[in-house]
Amino acid sequence: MLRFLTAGESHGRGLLVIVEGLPSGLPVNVADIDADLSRRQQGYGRGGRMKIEKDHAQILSGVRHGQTLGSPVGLLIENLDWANWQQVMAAEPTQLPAEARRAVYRPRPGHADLAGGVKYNRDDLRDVLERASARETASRTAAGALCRLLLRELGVEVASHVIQVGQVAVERPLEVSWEAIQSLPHDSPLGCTDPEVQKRMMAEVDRARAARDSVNGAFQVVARGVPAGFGSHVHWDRKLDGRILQALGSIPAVKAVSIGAGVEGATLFGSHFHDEIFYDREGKRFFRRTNRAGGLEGGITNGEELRVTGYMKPLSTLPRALQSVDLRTHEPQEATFERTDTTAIRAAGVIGEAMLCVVLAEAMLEKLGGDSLEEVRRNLEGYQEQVARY
Ligand code: EPS
Repeated sequence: MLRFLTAGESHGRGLLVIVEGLPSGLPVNVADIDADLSRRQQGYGRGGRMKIEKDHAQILSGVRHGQTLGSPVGLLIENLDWANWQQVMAAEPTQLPAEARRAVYRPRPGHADLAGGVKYNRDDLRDVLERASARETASRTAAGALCRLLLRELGVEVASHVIQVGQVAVERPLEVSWEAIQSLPHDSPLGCTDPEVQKRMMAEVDRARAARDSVNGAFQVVARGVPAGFGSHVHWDRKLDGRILQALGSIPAVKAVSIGAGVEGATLFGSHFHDEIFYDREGKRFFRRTNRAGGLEGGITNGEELRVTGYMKPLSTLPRALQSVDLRTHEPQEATFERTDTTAIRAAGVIGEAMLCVVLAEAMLEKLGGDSLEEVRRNLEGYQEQVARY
């Protein structure tokens, strides 16, 4: 069973990741993890923090001479900003006054501040927001990068593109080709495949920034090369669509996730939605000419591309602060503001890729089993031979 755990606060010493259950013999190069970490930091509309951080994964365990050992892979990503927060975030007891501790008493609407403060019974909301910060997604990106290495060995590739920013949207995003998405440059401003639409998206970000506001949108994650038959129809918690929806829905600020033409499907007749089935005798495979199902039927992959869309609400830290209440006095006050990004939609797509990589790697290992990469590969080949005979 593949699983991963993360720990770390946004301005603490660093972020910890443990990925357990990867097979042995998987080639791992830190540069591959760092490439995803760097992509997550890019994007038009990000704020001052990303100028401070230069995320790099240090491998603490589980890899020797460039290959996994089958033991848990431990990673550390240091927070460079920690240098400026050592006293504020110290583990030791402190006598510092509230201001020097940078205590937060005015919760931001839409952030975890108030809900977390109530639940964990903390007076200083920094105790909540430090962990609720999207900084945590660097850990997920690193875990996803390891899973991506495994998927690549098994012939599966994952990429993402941004399909909406505020009022500006790509038309027919399901029809944007894999080649266009996969060849987006590392430093693409907003990860949109259409340069004209991307320009308008950037103008939308400028408009939000000028109004001291925030804006997000939607990203689509695509997986190519996933064989048919991963996930299961037999029980609710084994359905792969449900597991993907959970994984992407857990990304900060993501408020909705859809598979294929899921949302549009609610408006269509069945004959206009379902993807008709064909058989390719030479390739010995079933196929569809459309993919409104987004690669999943009955909670099982059907061999087509997986297409999943995440919808992200605007970031909740606003330079133009919204109305809130001071926890000490219960009097009306404006919410706290330190600094923020205007948009993080490109980063969200990269995090979406990471989460899809984790779920797919988990589903593939579950079905195929194997303690070494060689064994997993052999099991995949055996399964593929069986599918070709069907
Ligand atoms: C975040 C606020 C900003 C973002 C941060 C998420 O950080 P800071 O408060 O240090 O300016 O940059 O995102 C990251 C640090 C990151 O790595 O993505 C928040 O309040 O959630």
